[in-house]
Amino acid sequence: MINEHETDRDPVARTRRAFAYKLFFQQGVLPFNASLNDYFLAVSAALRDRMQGLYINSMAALRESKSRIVCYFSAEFLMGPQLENNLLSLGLADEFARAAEESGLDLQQIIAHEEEPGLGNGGLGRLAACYLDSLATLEIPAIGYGIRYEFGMFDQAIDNGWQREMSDRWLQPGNPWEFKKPDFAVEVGFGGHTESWFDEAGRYRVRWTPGTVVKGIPYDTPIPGYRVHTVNTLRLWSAEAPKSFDFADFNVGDYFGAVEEKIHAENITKVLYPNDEQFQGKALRLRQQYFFVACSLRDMIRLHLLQHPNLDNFHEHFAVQLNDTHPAIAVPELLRLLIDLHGYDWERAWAITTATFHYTNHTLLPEALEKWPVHLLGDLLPRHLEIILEINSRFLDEVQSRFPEDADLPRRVSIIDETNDRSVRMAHLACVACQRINGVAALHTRLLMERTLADFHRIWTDKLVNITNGVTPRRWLLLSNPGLSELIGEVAGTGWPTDLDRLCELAPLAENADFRARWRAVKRANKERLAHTLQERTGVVLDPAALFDIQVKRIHEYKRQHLNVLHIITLYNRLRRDPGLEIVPRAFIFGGKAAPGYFLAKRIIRLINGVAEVVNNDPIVDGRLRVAFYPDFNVKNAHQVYPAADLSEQISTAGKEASGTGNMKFAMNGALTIGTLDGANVEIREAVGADNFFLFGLRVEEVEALWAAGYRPRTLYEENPELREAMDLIASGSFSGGDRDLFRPLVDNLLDHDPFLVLADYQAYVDCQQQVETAFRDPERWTAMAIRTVSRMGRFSSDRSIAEYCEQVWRVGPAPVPLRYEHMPREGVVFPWPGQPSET
Ligand code: NBG
Repeated sequence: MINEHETDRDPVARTRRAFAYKLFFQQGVLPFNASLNDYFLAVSAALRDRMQGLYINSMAALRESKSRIVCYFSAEFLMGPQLENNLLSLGLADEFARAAEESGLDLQQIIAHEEEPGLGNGGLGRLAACYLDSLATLEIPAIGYGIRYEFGMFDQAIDNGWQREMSDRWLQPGNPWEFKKPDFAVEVGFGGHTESWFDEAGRYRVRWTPGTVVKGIPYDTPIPGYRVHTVNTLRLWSAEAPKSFDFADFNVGDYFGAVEEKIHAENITKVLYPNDEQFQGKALRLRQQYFFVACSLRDMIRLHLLQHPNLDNFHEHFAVQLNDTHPAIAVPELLRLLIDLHGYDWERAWAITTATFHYTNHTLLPEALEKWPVHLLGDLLPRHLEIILEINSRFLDEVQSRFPEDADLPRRVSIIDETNDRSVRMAHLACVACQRINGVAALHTRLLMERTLADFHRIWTDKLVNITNGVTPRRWLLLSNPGLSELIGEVAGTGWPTDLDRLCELAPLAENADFRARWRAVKRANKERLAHTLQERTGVVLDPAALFDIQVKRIHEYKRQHLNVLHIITLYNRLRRDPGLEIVPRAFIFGGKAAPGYFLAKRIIRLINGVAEVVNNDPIVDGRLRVAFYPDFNVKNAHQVYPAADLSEQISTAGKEASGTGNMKFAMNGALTIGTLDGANVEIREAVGADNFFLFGLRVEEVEALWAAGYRPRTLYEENPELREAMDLIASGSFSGGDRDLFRPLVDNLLDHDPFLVLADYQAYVDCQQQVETAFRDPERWTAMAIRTVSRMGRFSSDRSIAEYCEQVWRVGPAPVPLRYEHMPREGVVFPWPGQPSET
């Protein structure tokens, strides 16, 4: 037993006691009947308590903040597991590890038990999570606002080579990180009708009477910065019916009608839409979007009115970043609140609104752009439709008067697309109403300026800016690659995780043979770790000495996993032709989910697994090629993947990948990139140097020229024997147990359409892979290239991205949190603030 006096002096003993307390009082168990989940919840709760002092102080500072607060509006936050990250940020990893050990617990096992909140699809949601980490670390007062989906991204299993989706029950084991805040619930309306009248002052007024009302309950998750006092908040909204039964309906006997309404309300935050870059015009999705931004704006107004008598200076108090157009309905909502509820006239309300919002565009794919049918939006949000139409008519008047010579301009930039079924173009709405618009990589922003948003760029020449994405080195180096982090620390000193440019100090060590050997040992250990996991999960045995060639990301035609597969089949055919051929052994590792309704993406997964089955088992190959599909790629699994890569596949069709962030994670962890000039690859290549990057493929301009000239993929197939052989092997049913129809749609699509130019880039890709092979044969050279790569990746820290947003977009600076309140209330300590229940 640990005695009390001892615990006061000894932090490890105090932490041990906290574990025991949580286990006993919170979980209600003793070690003899505690499950792993009990231990996880107890340890997490103990850690949460340690964060609480900082959190309380941060919230108090936020409430009284004189500097601007950044509100990051995002339908997705792909946070990843929290326990280990929070230990790292708070500097408590060693203390907790020792306390666990002395208590006979395995902290790594407890950490591994955590189910991640998969509240996002991929890059966009993960970017939001990296940005929250950087905002807190840079001590910027910020709130992330989003949706608390009951079911996040589906879990993926692979059955007979096919993806099977399983519902994600992340909340089932209990979520130790969130605080429910029912006191700050708000009500949100839907449907109904509007009425207008003229008030005493003769002003035009509108009243919206919604048909139904839903209650939004906030759940707060603390986001601690790395080794600072700031703990920001991620506030996610959950929908509930305002009352559990409608007694009026109940009394007339419509029990089911009453319950149905409750279910209808709660459905809003039930499930995340699993589509990545594919707009699906579902009413429920629009309800989700409106629901969370309406809740969030109401919450911000509440906070604002704690400090100010009115909303005149709302935009000085808050900067809102719209993460893509998913939250763009916030624009008419803020106007509505200002005009209809707070009595502002249009001009004033418009000035406040346009000074508040900023918009990040994340894609150039036309099929991803949100366009809500006017009738759908009008049914669900009648007042908002009126406001959107008013914004549009004022905007089009301005356009006409400023650009009278361009008669077609109003049609092109109109918020309303008048073709066929009229629809609201959310990107246009965001462009018109936001102060700044940003693209997520230099090339992407240039393409926005020159194409997708060219008209807007002409109308407002300084609205569009570029802010290249970044990733947090805390999670993606310190946490996931401790071995490499230690090496880096030896060279670059202790401050590098918050000053990633210091990685440049590694550069001279590329010439140092001892250092290279140590670097290789780290990589080797990481590869062994991944090989072990993959064997466990897939049965595929990988040789850690092989070249680990990895492509992990959502499965999408534009990302061209099938180009990668064609290369594998090409190597396979070469070995079949000449079994004695000298090749570098390679392990091809794939991971990623396909949208459940994306037919071709699902066939691509089936193809990868079909090729794996054949190649892994063909004696001719003799282990020289191995293919593995890592099921259920998510943040947690990713921790092991990036550090283990030798080669990072970033092979999208030029002009299609807005930025990519996986490309940054791989390169930071010492993988070399094979890639096209697309998204942030362009900047990565500039940073690491052309000599350390395997470039191939058509450039954006060449892609366009090819389409203009008339692209005939079938001719390429006919004229390139190796390509033909690879395609024919797929068509022959060799990878589908003899079934010639299974991959027919994939093959026909490539031969007849090939919308993403897979065949056009095939030969260049295969040739470039040959250069990769040559380079890998010389381990000293390869390692030197890897070290140089890492040494130049500092720029891709999300701290740099956030610093740019602060300066160019939000105009905010750090506001360190003063520790004014008792850090850790102890028994007998009297709270130093007045004991009245208050507003926040
Ligand atoms: C994705 C892009 C990626 C980019 C992330 C984050 C969407 C709509 N876009 O290239 O495809 O890295 O956003 O910006 O998910």
